[in-house]
Amino acid sequence: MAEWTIDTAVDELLRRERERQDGGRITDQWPALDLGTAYRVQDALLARKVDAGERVVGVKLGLTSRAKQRRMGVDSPLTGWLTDAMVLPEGAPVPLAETIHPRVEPEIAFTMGERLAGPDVTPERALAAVASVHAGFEVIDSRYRDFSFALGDVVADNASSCRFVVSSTAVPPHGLDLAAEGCRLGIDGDPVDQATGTAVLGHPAAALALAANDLARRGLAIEAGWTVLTGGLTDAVLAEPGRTITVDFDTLGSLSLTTA
Ligand code: 0L1
Ligand code: MG
Repeated sequence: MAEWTIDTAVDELLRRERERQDGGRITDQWPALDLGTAYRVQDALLARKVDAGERVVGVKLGLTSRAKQRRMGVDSPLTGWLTDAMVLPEGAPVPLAETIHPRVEPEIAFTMGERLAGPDVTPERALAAVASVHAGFEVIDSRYRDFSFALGDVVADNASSCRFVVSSTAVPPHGLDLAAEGCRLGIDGDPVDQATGTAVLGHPAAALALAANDLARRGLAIEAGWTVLTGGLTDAVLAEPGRTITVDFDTLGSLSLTTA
C-alpha cells in the first residue's frame, strides 16, 4: 500500500474479509495509526457496511479480561459494532466457508430496554437500562495473520467481530448476581474452561457502562433494542470443523454452537 489513509485501511480490511485472507498489521506500515484514527477507520468500515444494506443492531466489548489482554498483548478494552449480517440464529452453525480462522467465546449479552448515553454512566445506571440478560456466543475472526495485532489494528478491524448468537431465553436483570454468574464451556461434551462474570471488568454492567462512556466521546449512544456483548468470559476456542461447542450458565441457560 503506497500510502495508508482511513479509506485505504477500510478497503484493505473489507478485501481481507471478502476474500477470507488474513494479512499483516496495518500499524507496521502506518505507525501513526493512533487510537482516535483507528476508531475513525472502524466507523468508516461500518458506514460502508450500512451503505451495502447492513443495519446496526448493537455493540460489543472486547478484551475486557486482563488475562485476555495480556495474552493478546493489548492493554485496554475496546468496542466494536454489531450488524444484522453478524447474527447467527440459535442452532445455526458457524459458517466456516465465510470466515478465515474463527474462534468462539462465551459471553453475557444484554438486550437494552432504554437508550444509554454517556458520559459518566455508572454500572448501576447501565444495568437499569437493560431489559433482559442472555447467554451468548461470539464468533471472532481477525483479519490479521495469527490474530497478531496492536491496539490500533484490532480497533480498526471492528474488534475482530464476525458473528454472534444470543439465547432466546430472556432473563430479567433484577435479582441476578452477574458478577457471580458462572459458566462452563465444553467441546464435544468435554469440559474445557469455566469462568464467572467477574472476568468481564469485574461485572458485565461495568463493561456496559464503559461502552456507553466510550461511545459518548464519539458523540454516540447505545440505543434501545440493541444487543450488547459484554466480552469473552473464557479464552476463545477454535471453531474447527465438526465441533459442538456448548456453554452452560448458572441461571442464564445453555447454548450450543456447531461448525459447518
Ligand atoms: O471480543 C473480543 O474480545 C475480541 C476483541 C479482539 C481481540 C481478539 O481478536 O481476540
Ligand atoms: Mg468477544
